[in-house]
Amino acid sequence: MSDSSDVTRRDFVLQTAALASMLVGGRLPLGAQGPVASQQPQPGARTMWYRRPASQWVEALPIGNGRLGAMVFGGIERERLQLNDSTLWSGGPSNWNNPEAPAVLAEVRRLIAAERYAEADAAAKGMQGPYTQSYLPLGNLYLTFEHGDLARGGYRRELDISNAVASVRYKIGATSYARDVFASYPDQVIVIRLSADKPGMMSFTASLDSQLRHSLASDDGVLKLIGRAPANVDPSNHDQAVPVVYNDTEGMRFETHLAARATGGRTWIENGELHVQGADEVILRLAAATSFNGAARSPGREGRVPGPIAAAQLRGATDKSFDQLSAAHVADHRALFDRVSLELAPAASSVATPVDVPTDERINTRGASDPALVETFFQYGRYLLIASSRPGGQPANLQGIWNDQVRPPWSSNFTININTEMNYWPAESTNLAELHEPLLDFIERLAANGHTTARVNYGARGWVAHHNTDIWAQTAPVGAVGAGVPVWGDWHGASGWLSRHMWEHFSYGGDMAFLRDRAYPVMRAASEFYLDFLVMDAKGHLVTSPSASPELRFKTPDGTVAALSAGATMDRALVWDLFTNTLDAAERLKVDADFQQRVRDARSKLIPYQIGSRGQLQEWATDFVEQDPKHRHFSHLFGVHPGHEITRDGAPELFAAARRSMELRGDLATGWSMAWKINFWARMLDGDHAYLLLGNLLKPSGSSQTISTGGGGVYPNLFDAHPPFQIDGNFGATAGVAEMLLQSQNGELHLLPALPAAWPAGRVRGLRARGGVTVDIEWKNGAVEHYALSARTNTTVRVRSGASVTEHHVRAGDPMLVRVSGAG
Ligand code: FUC
Repeated sequence: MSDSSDVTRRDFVLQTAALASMLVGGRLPLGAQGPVASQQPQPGARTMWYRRPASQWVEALPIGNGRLGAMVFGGIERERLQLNDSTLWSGGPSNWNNPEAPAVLAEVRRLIAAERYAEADAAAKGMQGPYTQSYLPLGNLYLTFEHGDLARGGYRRELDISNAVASVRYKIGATSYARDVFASYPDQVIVIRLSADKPGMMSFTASLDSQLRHSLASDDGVLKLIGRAPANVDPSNHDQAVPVVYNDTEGMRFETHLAARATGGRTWIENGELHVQGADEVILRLAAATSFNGAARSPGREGRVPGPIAAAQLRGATDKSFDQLSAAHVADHRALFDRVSLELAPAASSVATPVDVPTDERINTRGASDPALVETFFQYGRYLLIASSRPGGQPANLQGIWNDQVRPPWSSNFTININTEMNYWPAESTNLAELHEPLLDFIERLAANGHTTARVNYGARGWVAHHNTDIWAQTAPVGAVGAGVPVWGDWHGASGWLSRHMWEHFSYGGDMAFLRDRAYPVMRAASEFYLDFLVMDAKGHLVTSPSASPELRFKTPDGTVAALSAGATMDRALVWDLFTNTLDAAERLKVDADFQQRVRDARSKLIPYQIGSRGQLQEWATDFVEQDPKHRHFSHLFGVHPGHEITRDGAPELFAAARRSMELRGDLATGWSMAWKINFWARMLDGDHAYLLLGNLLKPSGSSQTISTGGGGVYPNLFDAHPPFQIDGNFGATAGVAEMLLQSQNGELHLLPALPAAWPAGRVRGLRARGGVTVDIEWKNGAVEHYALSARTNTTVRVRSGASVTEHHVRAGDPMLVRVSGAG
């Protein structure tokens, strides 16, 4: 082992049990002799709470088990749980490919080569397929209590994100009421406990409804909603005469089942409602299932039968007590959630937030200057991923799994020109790698469909996918075959960007079988598409054509505004990233020597980055002017983040140009864009700027002043505001905070690479780095005091901390604690 001169190390091997004992209630102990001994745990950082029921959807609190989700409103007289099932989508598999596209492609390329960009845009519409289908709401559960709504104080509604339980407490007359709600992954049901501190006080009516076609039924004490989804739902931005179409044979079928078990009192079902009269306590269980039977099968004609599935889930849960259900749920959630803890000591200048300030007031008055709110926001992203993405299920969509509209914004689909990818940025780094699996499975489904699209639409090998997709894994450019807009619809980079997720899963986890059997085939085929698709420009460089920089148009000197040209920087960055990772994979697997040579040759001929007249990294091959200089996308900086091609030491001029580009873009944007900017500035190693962006995001939505900001921020329930709600900003922000504290993209572990002055002391435990290492860091006065490394296999890592670089051999299962010299 080698130590650099300004760091002395005192390594000692902690037994696993000893390391585990450092955990007290999920937090590292703040011992008297500890480096941040004066720091108190931030009060209430793991509970979001409110003094009033939710009056709108973005105030309600989300729960979910990856598939089944609910927004809990916490009304006093009337509780509403708005319900979702992640598999409930409109439509079914269809043929979205366009056999006319290859001829159009040739024409589009000809127009681009002749610099007739606007005409190329118009022609490219001829390559499009249909729009994607929409993610749909399951319905609502309403509980109408007989006690009226005159709560005389004591009302509190909260979401405990460490236990994944939403609760409501209030007092009416002399009786205190309590409601606890969770969505269980082990038992696949939503569980609600309703109790009062006096016997016989629980009287209410429960009802189910849905915006989709449905009927109600009951059977043996179970209230059932039996529904059918439309065969087609057009996106909200594509208004057709009949945008929602039902069909007798096509369309997903679904059922929601509800049962009550009361202690005392009387329970019965009548006229489609479940009644409870005079009970002491009631446990409600809600199950749901759809006919979704895989992306390739019609949910109407070849679907699973949802009724028996929901019934079996409900039966399984009915055999268990509330305590059993609750214990299994909490243990399951904590096994994921507790892997990472973050504690930030406030800067001396900031005033500690009193414990009794509700979350919405904290957002309104404190924002990022409240370290407890930052901790909550960081952990909330992890909470939301646990609640919306579980192995075997669907990936988190634009709204995770929470949607109350039949025609939701952007169809609440998977937008894969950044948004879906952003959802998964925190998966590996914040120690939730198995929650990445729904996306990885989905990428394989896309790759299968994308082979056909590559062949039919482009006459190319490999696989391709465009900017939008849905549960049916649609891979063609969208746009109702000619009505779409090329600035987003004709972007073809998703196979490149998504392949990076397969690679990252391997980079963090080191599973060679995964690399060989799953990641490499996807990456290889994505590379194959680009080997076929790239064309030589007049200067002898390989470029993509057509090529769009999502979702920004350029202006030519003659005033033409257009989207498509050849060799947009993002495509170059994506293809370089894809080729580089594919080569790395092939070398490790020792396969495909000839193919490797072809990829290497092509990579060496890719159009180089260029620095434009404003010192910026050029967004297009020509130094065009942006139609909107403050645009939310900054895809041309992909090589900084999430890529790793442009680094301070590896490419200082490009690094400076990228910084300049972002200065020109500005610090305000829609929510997800600001989340991306946190990550970008962390990669620029500028913690204060990253913190500024975190502050811009952690503001009430609508408080931003200019139009180009789009009013991004957060809602009272801390959901990210695009606006409207879009969950990517939550996940992106969580990833961004992790990126400020630990980076590992350059073959070394960089501790506190972008620590802002606002966080002078703190500790983070359980972050993951590429190379299979888990990292704890404790710091004070802005400098690392000590860190701990652990790994599942023996490994050697370089650790950069401040100006020093140290090499460590980490032995499997032997956590290593390193104290930096000068530390107390
Ligand atoms: C991309 C973004 C939009 C929005 C949509 C879902 O098209 O440019 O801002 O996030 O996805």
